[in-house]
Amino acid sequence: MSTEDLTRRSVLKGGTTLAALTVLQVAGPAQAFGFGPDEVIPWLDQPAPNPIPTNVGNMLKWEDLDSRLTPTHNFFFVDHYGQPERLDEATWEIGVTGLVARPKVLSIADLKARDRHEVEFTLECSGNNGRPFVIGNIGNARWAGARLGPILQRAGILDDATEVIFWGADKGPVTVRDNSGIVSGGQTAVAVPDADGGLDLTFTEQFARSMSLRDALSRENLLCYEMNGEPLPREHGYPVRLIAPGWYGVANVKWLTRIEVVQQRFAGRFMARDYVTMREEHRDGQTVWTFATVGHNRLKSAPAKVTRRDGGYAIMGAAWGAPIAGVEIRIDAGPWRLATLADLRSQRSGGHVWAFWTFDWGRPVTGEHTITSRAIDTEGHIQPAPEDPLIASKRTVWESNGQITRRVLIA
Ligand SMILES: Nc1nc2c(c(=O)[nH]1)N[C@H]1C(S)=C(S)[C@@H](COP(=O)(O)O)O[C@H]1N2
Ligand SMILES: [Mo]
Repeated sequence: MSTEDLTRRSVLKGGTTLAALTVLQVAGPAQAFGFGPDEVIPWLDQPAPNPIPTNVGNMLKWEDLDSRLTPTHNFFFVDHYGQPERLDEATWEIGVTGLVARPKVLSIADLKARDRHEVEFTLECSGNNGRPFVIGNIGNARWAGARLGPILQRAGILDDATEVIFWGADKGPVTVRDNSGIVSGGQTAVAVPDADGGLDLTFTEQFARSMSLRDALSRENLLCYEMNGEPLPREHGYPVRLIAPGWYGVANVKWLTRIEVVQQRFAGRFMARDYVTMREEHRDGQTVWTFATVGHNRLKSAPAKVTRRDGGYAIMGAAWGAPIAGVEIRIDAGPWRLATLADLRSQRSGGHVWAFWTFDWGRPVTGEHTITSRAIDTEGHIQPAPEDPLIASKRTVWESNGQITRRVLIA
């Protein structure tokens, strides 16, 4: 597809919102991505120290970004209950249970005997950019494994099935209040201090996430046992994890041990209590709270680094979460200006792979500057500004896809 075709298509789809993108800039091979020997100017605003390094780690240092695939040893991890103790590919079992005609137990050898499929997918934790120490919970890898859909189909999905739960082997203690410990005051639930301890319920919950049967059957979902051509490392879910391209990190269940087909919504911790986006909206003079479980990736971009070569400066960054049509940059309070996309892979992959972009900054005046980026997808949607109601009404850290501003000092 030529650049012009693509631009016309984008503009048609996006209507007037894409007016600014009349000339889609895409770098040719000669401008292939990479800054080689250039000097990187570190951002003035560095993330806060990580207070929970055993749960979250290896976060991307944006200034280091220099390859589309994130090296496996630099790929962030999020482990809510730590890693399971016994991880052995030879004895691992994945149960396919619930509303299926032929329940099954699969070994890793069974998975590897099936056709191997590969997908490149940029995985982002939905908590990324939700707190000052979390700005690098993102990475891009080639994931390989067996397709989930045919495995489910062959088990014989029964008619009343609507939902599929993916269980990890990791677990931990969770305390919830018994209903009698909560009084409901209009839209706001208030927990009553629990003086005698009688009303809390503590139990051991296994990590689990679910999706609708229809979403689970998506062609792209993999029971994944390889990352970047190597066996999955422990911290990324060895020996097998779900890879659900287009979904936030939390849906990509690691150390997968059971796939359960059910006929009801699943309301486990990571569907209904954690990873729930809450918004305080104002409608017709009323305050209305909304609650939504974290799901698909959202349109987003970030400036990665400023570099200098021979006194000239450039800005580079990434955009993801949807098929990217363009990225615009704002320096200080200036106008939005178009950056150059390094390639169109993100469009070809349905938006599952991040797009890198560059912007020639020339010779800026010395002093401190701010740099903001905003991504535009092929449907004409623009990454929201911080004051957009979608972002401004949000009261939880999840799905923080608002425009990101970084600060840099030009000496
Ligand atoms: N079993 C299990 N799967 C899990 C998690 C977990 O704690 N346990 N964390 C989830 C979250 S919140 C994220 S962001 C991704 C991170 O994947 P990674 O650690 O391979 O980067 O894994 C998801 N899958
Ligand atoms: Mo996450």
